[in-house]
Amino acid sequence: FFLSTEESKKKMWSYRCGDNVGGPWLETLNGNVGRQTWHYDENVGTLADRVALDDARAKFRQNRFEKKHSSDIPMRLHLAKKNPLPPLPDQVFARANAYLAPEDVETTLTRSLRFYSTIQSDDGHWGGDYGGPMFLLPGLIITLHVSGALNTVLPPPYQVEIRRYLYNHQNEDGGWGLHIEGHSTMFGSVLSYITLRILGDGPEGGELECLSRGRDWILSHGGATAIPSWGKFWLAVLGVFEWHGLNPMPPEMWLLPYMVPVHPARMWCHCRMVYLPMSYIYGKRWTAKLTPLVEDLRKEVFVQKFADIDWNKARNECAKEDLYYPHPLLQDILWGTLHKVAEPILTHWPGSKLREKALAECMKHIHYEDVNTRYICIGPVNKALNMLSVFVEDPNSEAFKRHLARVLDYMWLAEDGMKMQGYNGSQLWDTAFAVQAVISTKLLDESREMLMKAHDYIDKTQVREDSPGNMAEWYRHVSKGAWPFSTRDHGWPISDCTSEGMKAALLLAELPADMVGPKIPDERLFDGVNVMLSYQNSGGGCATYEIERSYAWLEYINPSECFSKIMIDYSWVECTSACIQALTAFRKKYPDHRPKEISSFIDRAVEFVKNVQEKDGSWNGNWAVCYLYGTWFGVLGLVAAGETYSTSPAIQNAVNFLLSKQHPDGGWGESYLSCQDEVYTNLSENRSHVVSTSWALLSLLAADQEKRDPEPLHKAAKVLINSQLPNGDYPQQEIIGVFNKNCMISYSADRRGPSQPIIRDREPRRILGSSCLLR
Ligand code: LAN
Repeated sequence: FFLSTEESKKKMWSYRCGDNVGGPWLETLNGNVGRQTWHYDENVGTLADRVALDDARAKFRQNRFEKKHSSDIPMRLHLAKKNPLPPLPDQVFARANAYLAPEDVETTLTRSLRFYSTIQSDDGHWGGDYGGPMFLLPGLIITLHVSGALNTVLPPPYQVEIRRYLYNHQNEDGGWGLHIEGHSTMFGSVLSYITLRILGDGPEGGELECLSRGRDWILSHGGATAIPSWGKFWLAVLGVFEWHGLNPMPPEMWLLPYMVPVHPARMWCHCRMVYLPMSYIYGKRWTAKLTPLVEDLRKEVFVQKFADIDWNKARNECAKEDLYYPHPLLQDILWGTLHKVAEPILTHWPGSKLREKALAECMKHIHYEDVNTRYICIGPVNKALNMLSVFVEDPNSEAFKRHLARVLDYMWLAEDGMKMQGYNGSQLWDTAFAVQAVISTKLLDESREMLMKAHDYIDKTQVREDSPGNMAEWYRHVSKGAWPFSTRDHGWPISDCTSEGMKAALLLAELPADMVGPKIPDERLFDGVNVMLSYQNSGGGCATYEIERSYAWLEYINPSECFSKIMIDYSWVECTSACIQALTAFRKKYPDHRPKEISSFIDRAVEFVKNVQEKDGSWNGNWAVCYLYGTWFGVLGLVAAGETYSTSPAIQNAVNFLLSKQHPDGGWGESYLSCQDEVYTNLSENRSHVVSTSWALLSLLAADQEKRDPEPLHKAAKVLINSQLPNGDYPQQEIIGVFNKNCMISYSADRRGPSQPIIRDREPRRILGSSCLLR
């Protein structure tokens, strides 16, 4: 489904970093370091670039049609072609029985590094496509549409690319998934359909009558009354749903005393930051003006007449395709009571006085979040919701303008079109891992310039301050010394981002100053340690942004039908292991800094890691797919803390698990279904995946597998070497990131090769290929 328009053929896109677009309304702490924006510009792009972009698009469509996966990033089309690449090591590439010589590995790594250096931005970070979820863009488009800002913020060329994206990700059955690889859902289908209608496509329109096929999917699966609650919310904003068809989201929750376990401030920050503006808009029952488009939509997406819809019944309806986390009965009783008893009181005098107070309290926190993130907001969902809330409060407000100036931070263009990303990028995260990978190649002459720039990014992206005011009053965790996931302007602290930032900073500090520039001062590293130490929960583990503030039973009132584990900030193996790794590395260099606290932290964290290991020896990861990712962190955490294969049953079990999942070709390939089903699942046809293979290989190397049997390592290394593309890159394969068990997210930078040297400095061995397998 390719939407081609004359307009998109004539002109070209440019990608800019650190750009000041947004004018006087753009706030920044560090001159926009890390900011990524895409601009449409007639004067940019050579014919060759245009042809390359078209080729990439053609390939994308072809792959999608054939159910293969690819997503080359056109960004690199605009970057200088610097060092020529050494030729492919064809002795490994072509001959099945070749020996894997150290030179082959070195050639592959050199080729990787040269490619990688061409896609680094000037400010030192690596950009990448952080798309995947399909429910983000619609919220943004609805908000911009109802506020009248759509054409100003996303002018027609952007809209062409957005439509292209939506058509490209329509499933063959006519619907759209929760994420780009998922089966069709009501959430994805209704929101994508409505977004395309807002962008001007007619109900029968779009190429190949895509929209009518989309509508058929919606109607044949029960119609839009069965959309999950977050979808109901957006439809109500637009006027395509009645507010009394929604379960209550009482803003009064914010007036409860903090000691009540269900106080929003005790929930996971993403959950509370989404429900904060939602409950503001719900409390106001704000709906856009009724337009002819809205009247049409009311006719298009329901199986019954709009006037005949039983809104009370609709409150609890949800299509079976969407139902990942069914509401427990308790929840239905709770919402039913609030709906029938509390809401009528709170919406009429004198109860409405309390509502006004609650709404004012919510708005205070919305503004605080906006200012504190330079209007980027913690994530894409509350970005759109906060923007709508400040518009509802005052359409002419400065806050709303400052929000508009930050919309482009979330948009990413690739050959599948333009999407809203899951964050304002994954800049710090990718750069911290890139630094560790590049340094591990030991090819420092190749990487001088890259490391110098990356160091600068890591330095400039560390958060230097706590949130303003009394942090407890604003329910904020310490952030001075933390590293964020994306940019300093975003600024929310995260336990494992702080750890990976710290690990990269410590490695860089080992290199000569003339190579990587001035070191980050000790004091700032101490601040980072302070942040990490602050994250330990009572069970020894670490959560994401804050410590655990309430109880797991809150999940009983998780109202989102599509996500699980969203109510509180749980401890995770990834976050805990990352802290162990960073603190052990720190302790080696600064043995006298808070030694007791650091040791006790590590001991307790190791206990936690062991406690959450699965019976089969794996760990279930929560932020990427899934058992291989979790096991990588499990093993590396224990090894960093000094455990070894011979002394640790946990590591032995993990190794057995990994070896049992290796494919005959030497690779590993784990499907995203592992995450939602919580059972290890191979990719179909047992295909291998470069990222899965790298994680497994890194874990086995850390567990000293080569001392016992190096063959699995050689086989895995060959899979990686052989997957390198002629330009030095690696293929983009199946989606590899996840959140809340059920929604996938793309880490496009992850594919770029393994992040440790593979079996270097060793005698050549006879390895790989069919002869091994036959043996
Ligand atoms: C992220 C991105 C980064 C990720 C890691 C640092 C990799 C992880 O180790 C800890 C959790 C964290 C910070 C994380 C949490 C959930 C996020 C913020 C995301 C996956 C990016 C998008 C997602 C967010 C919740 C998306 C919006 C959807 C909602 C359900 C609110």
